[in-house]
Amino acid sequence: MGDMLVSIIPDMKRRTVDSFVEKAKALDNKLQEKLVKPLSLVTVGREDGNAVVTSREDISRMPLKLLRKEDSLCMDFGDHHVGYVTLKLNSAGSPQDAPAYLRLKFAEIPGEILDDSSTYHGWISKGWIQEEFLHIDVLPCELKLPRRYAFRYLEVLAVDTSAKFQVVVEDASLTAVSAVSLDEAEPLKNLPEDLQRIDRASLKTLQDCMQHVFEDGPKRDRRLWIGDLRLQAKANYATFRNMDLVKRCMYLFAGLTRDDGKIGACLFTEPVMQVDDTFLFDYSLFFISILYDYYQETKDIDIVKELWPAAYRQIELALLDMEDGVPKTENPMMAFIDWKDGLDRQAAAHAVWIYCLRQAQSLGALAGDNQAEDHIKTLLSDALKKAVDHFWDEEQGFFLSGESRQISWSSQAWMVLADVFDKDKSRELMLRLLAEKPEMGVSTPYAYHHVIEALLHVGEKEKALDLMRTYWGGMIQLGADTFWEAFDPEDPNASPYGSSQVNSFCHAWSCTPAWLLREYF
Ligand code: RAM
Repeated sequence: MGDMLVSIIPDMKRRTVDSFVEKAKALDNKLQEKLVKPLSLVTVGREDGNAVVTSREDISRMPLKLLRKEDSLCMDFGDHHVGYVTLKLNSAGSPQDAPAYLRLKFAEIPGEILDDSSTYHGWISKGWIQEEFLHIDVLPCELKLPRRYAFRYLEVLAVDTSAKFQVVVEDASLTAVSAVSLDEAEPLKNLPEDLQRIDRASLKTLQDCMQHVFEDGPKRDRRLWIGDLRLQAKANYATFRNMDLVKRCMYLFAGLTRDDGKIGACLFTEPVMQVDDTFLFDYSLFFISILYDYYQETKDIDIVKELWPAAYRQIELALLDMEDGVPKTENPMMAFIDWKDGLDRQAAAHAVWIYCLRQAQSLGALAGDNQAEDHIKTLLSDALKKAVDHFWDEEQGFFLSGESRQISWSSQAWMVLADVFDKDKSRELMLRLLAEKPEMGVSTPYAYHHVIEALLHVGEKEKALDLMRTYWGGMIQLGADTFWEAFDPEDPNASPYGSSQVNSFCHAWSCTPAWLLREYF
């Protein structure tokens, strides 16, 4: 089993700042709804080991399909959507003399139709698999499913009927929901076809994750994670520009904290609003970054002044997780950075510290907090010195992390983004990274994003684009409509959770090409 996020403070005390929570509630706008019908009936099979649609029939020209015991049909709704499903079901044949026993499978990608949930033994809940077993006592009926699903394909299997009657799926429809509509973002037209496809899937990913909060993934975990929020907000500025949603999420994080003011890695809005009991060094610090980016976009000085104390508190609290000026190492998951198994996170966490200190320094000045600004200045110069003295190895030409002195892609990318060296030296480092390809790579689009952003940061546009084309383009080649939580081109079944059945295939942190393509190309 790989690295896991587990709560270590079950009795944690929480603090609520009512005024912030009230402001967040006032910013909870109504979602946009769109009625979507299935376009075709498909069959899914395997070609060269990959799950793909192997045949397709236009649904409008189909005679109604009768489902006997063990028969199934699979509807394709034409694109990835998030929403609520209604099925109109009927019976045919003799009177219905037994319950219709059905299994419904909702799939973001074709592979989920072929998955067998009875084989799931991962370390997070099986409840995330979008599958329902239902008994329908009386047909005909209109079945309104209470859950919200994220999917493109819906399979209906008659687990059992009886020898005397069959089930008929007469109609299916979906009310798709999102805070934004795709028409609100201008697609990129002056780019090669493959990049336009990457852009389109990025926009769709972001749209489907924009609900009452910026969710990490509408299939799983369906909640607000701050590391995802940081990237979503940046992509949103370049595309949909829904400022209210970002503002709402910032108020939620600032308003729902641990009792000492520590901002959580994620929070829940139902059944009550509360911060989760998972805390991550990098994720708490990213509150600073999100506020900084929001100010760059809006020049809203009032919110900077209002939320600055919450942001500064993250610096004070981060110091408790540091020893001799560098992040402590006893908990290997103290910072997130990436899901990559075996990754030593210390160097990258230190770089995130520097990255956020720089932004905090600007925010402190804007908020007129000179004392904090001075404190941050001192911390920053110490941190920069430590980055070189403690982590840099001149001989090998890489930053080394932890007691094992590990060379990873994430450590280098984050140290570059933190501007520990000047542009030229950082550029050499990134080129060395690409040439030497250290074994400790990355396993999520989240970490891949930071490698690409680091390349763009040092002016290596073509190299960044090459990586975007192979990585995000790799998902497109496998049929992605939206981008995935985890993707390893060498291993299509890779998962941080012990099984790809619970992976999310529309995951917020992978939407960043929409931002990078607009900002740099
Ligand atoms: C996963 C979620 C989320 C991420 C955290 C660290 O559970 O997918 O996106 O931010 O991990």
